[in-house]
Amino acid sequence: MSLGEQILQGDRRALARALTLVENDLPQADEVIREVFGHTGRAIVVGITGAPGVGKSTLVDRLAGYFLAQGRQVGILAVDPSSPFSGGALLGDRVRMEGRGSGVFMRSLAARGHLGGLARATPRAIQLLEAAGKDLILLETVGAGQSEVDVMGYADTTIVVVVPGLGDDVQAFKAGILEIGDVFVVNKADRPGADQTMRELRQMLSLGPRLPWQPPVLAAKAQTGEGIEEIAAAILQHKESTERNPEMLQRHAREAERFLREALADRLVADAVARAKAADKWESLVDDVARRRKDPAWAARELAEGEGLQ
Ligand SMILES: Nc1nc2c(ncn2[C@@H]2O[C@H](COP(=O)(O)OP(=O)(O)OP(=O)(O)O)[C@@H](O)[C@H]2O)c(=O)[nH]1
Ligand SMILES: [Mg+2]
Repeated sequence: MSLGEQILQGDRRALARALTLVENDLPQADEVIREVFGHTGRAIVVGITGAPGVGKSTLVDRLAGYFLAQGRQVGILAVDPSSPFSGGALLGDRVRMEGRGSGVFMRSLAARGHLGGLARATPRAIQLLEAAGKDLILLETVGAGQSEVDVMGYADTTIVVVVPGLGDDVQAFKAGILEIGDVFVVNKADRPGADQTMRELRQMLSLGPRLPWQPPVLAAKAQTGEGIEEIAAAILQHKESTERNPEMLQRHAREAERFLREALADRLVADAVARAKAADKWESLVDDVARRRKDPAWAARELAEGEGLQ
């Protein structure tokens, strides 16, 4: 049986192996994705973002438990856009989560080497989880800038988590986090100042555009599980709302074009580089750019138009 078939049968080890292929962007990853793609796009994908330590993993753990109890198959991806060294905390989370049994599959994705690696690996990892039968996927990422704004583009619903006393989070809001939130959670509501933070958030949100969906601001105590049911309800309401309102662009509509563009870019770049190399043109063009004899756009146009390649 091929790896793709094994995943479709729910083989956890096959899923783990395929996730490694995707994470490392190996050529075999393309084959597996091709095999399973027809079985993807079915899960509710929920992004959970926020500053370090606000309680994202605790919340993910609780939400996973809640949705499992509802009979769902849950996949969890912890996406680490910046630091390859925070594996310790993620591993701890993983041990906690897998204790819940085979209804949950948890995986952390680390950025490998090149920029944009996670942006490539994340949608494919989601697809693999969907192919393995997960119908609810929780995507945790640390909120620090553009990379998780990109990653959250793969979620149906994005939850932004803050803690009482906005302070440091104002930075995150500047980076566009406020715009991507579909649901806001003030976690650690057992701490003083939760009410005020909720008021401040609602105030900030009221300045935003009037959309059919107004992001709710919910309080939670993830540690004890308080507020989890309301968050789960908001996730499902948001999904219904996007389905009801054609003007709210759904994930699949946004994604399809992005996937195609990215795949096309990969393909065209690889072809152009191969052609230039075959014509012994590549090194000299790189050298021209290095010596500032040609600017990159000019050199790229030459390549794209096939100048001097015959
Ligand atoms: N007081 C209080 N502490 C909480 C609550 N929820 C989580 N915590 C604690 O906050 C700490 C950080 O929780 P995590 O769930 O690891 O936070 P995180 O956002 O995933 O952290 P990173 O992944 O490192 O960014 C842990 O010690 C949790 O036990 C809560 O509702 N109240
Ligand atoms: Mg975490």
